[in-house]
Amino acid sequence: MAPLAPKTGDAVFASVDRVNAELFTLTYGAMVRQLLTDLEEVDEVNKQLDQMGYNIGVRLIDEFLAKSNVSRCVDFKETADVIAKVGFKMFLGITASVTSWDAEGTSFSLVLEDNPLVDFVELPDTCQGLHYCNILSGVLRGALEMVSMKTEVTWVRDMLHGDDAYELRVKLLKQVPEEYPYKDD
Ligand code: MYR
Repeated sequence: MAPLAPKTGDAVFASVDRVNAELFTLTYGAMVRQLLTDLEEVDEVNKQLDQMGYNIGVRLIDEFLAKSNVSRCVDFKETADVIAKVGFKMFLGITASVTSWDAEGTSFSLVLEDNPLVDFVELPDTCQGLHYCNILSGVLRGALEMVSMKTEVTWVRDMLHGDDAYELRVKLLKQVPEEYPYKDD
């Protein structure tokens, strides 16, 4: 048997991170399960997860802006890259690919090959319409609204339903001009 050796600092942090990630994943799963029990209808669970995500997103944007030092994006394309490479990394530890822009440059897809929310998850047949990760679409919608972008965020592909990746479609509905906070005299 290998002798017990104390873990180095990096190894301790790596295992704490792994345990935190697993705890987060399992807690999210328990919450979805509870919503399914309480609300009974998958459509209602989808709505509830989206609303919870929205409420998180409107608060999380402050932390994102403070920690990331990202300045105002020049256009929606830059916003997409910031979400995919900085936002997802900061809050989920993954990055996403930005794909499938429409001709107007107002909608794009975020493709996730890895998704920490779904480790250990298998959906029963009764949950075919469930968007298990709907909290994420809500978070994005809420966060973007706080920086003046009204969006619609929907799931296009979902590996829990047999697709080959997770794909979120983000559509810019309206860019609300920000009001200048001071009156010119
Ligand atoms: C700006 O133009 O003001 C910058 C806008 C950047 C918005 C980025 C929003 C990031 C939200 C993170 C979502 C994480 C999902 C897990």
